[in-house]
Amino acid sequence: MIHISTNDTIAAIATAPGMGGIAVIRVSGKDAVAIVSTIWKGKDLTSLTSHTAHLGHIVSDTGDIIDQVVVTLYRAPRSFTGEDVVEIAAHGSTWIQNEIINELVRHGCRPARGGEFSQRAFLNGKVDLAEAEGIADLIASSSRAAHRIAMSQMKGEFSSKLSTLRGQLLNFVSLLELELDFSEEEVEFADRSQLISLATEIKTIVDNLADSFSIGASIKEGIPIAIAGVTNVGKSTLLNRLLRDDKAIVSDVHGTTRDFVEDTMQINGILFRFIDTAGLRDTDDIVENIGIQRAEKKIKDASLILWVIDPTSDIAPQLERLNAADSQLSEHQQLIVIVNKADVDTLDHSLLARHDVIHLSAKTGQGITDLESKLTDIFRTQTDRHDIIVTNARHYQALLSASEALSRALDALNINLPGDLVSQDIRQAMYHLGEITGEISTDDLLGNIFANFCIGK
Ligand SMILES: Nc1nc2c(ncn2[C@@H]2O[C@H](COP(=O)(O)OP(=O)(O)OP(=O)(O)O)[C@@H](O)[C@H]2O)c(=O)[nH]1
Ligand SMILES: [Mg+2]
Repeated sequence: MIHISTNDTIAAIATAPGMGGIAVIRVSGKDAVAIVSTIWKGKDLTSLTSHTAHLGHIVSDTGDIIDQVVVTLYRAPRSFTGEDVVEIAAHGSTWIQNEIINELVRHGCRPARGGEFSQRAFLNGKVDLAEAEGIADLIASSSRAAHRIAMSQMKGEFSSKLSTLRGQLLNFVSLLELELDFSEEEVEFADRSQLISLATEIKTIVDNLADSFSIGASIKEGIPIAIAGVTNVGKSTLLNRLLRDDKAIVSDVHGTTRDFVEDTMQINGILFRFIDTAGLRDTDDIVENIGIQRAEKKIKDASLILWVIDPTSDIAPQLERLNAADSQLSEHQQLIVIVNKADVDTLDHSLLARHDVIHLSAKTGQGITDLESKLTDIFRTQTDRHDIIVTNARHYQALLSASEALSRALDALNINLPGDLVSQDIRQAMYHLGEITGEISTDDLLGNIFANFCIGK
């Protein structure tokens, strides 16, 4: 178990590792000001007020100047961690950064562990767990969509929704538990049908939050888009065009792509993960068949499939494969038919009337922007459907557990089980919602969560 101690004063480099224009070293804890003062030459830090910045020098014990720096002072509790915090903005040489850390440690600081500043902020009630995790996601966000979700979580929108739900559940159990006190008299304070509709309503909200996870996770990692079709239709050419890179080998040999090839690309603020797959055909080649199995798995896991057709080659077997794939789509998947090679196309397009079709030339780039706008339109409406999107697997698990507990409570209400049994399940649901924000937490859980944060955060 990781022991959480907040007695020490901790220090870490808060900026990215390596050389930079400037580097920021963060110090937090009750002795932060005193310790920095021992290596500081400038105004007397102990007499300065919170939220002020000061130019001065960091000096070694022998009096040598290590660097000219700006020190910013935050007094408890008005700081990120809720403790006294001093931030030293130094020149970004790795030698200077390390020297300052060494001096701080020599004078009583302990090097901070990953996420320890955020952990202190949590323990001091400055942020709840979901908000702290939002900060980590914000730092890691690599697209506008991921940024928007992380920002909303960091600002506590998710937390306040959860606290409303917990409040409603608490009213609910209070009513049930009041009944227990009067059990002799057989009174029913809580009208069963009203309780059932309230529990159903809350469960719907919890389920919607849980449902948003699949879109949330793909926004973080890139929405998976499989590029599929028979051999030699131009799938790899399309991948390269979308990625603006020569990522996959292109040739007029059928069966060029064996293993899948993938990479992410941001289009209009949304991160997509395009996956080029092996062309589908019947073959005796063992390796190619393994590739085809992998292709089928990628198609199954994709949010959307770009099914590429080559209008210049035999269309009947292509349509056969397309219809087979189309009939195997899950309700969460979409398929767009890409009629490629528009530069040399002579196909009778009425053959594809049933499908959502885009004509383009992967080779010349003609029609690519239509495809890109179509993709962003589809996924923008998906993200807009949810006002809050869950991106964290831990939150998702807790929501599922809360939903299960609510199902049990509803079952119990429906068959008129005694109130104390219902209230147990409702309390269980509250417990799981509380896990998300950290109202319910253990040292182990906290240690696990914060250990994944970067050092200095
Ligand atoms: N004229 C024309 N040729 C294209 C176009 N797109 C691809 N090609 C050509 O079609 C051939 C096959 O392209 P690939 O991208 O390797 O096709 P693939 O679907 O990945 O093929 P496999 O990996 O074998 O399944 C190459 O000779 C490409 O140059 C296009 O838009 N127009
Ligand atoms: Mg290929």
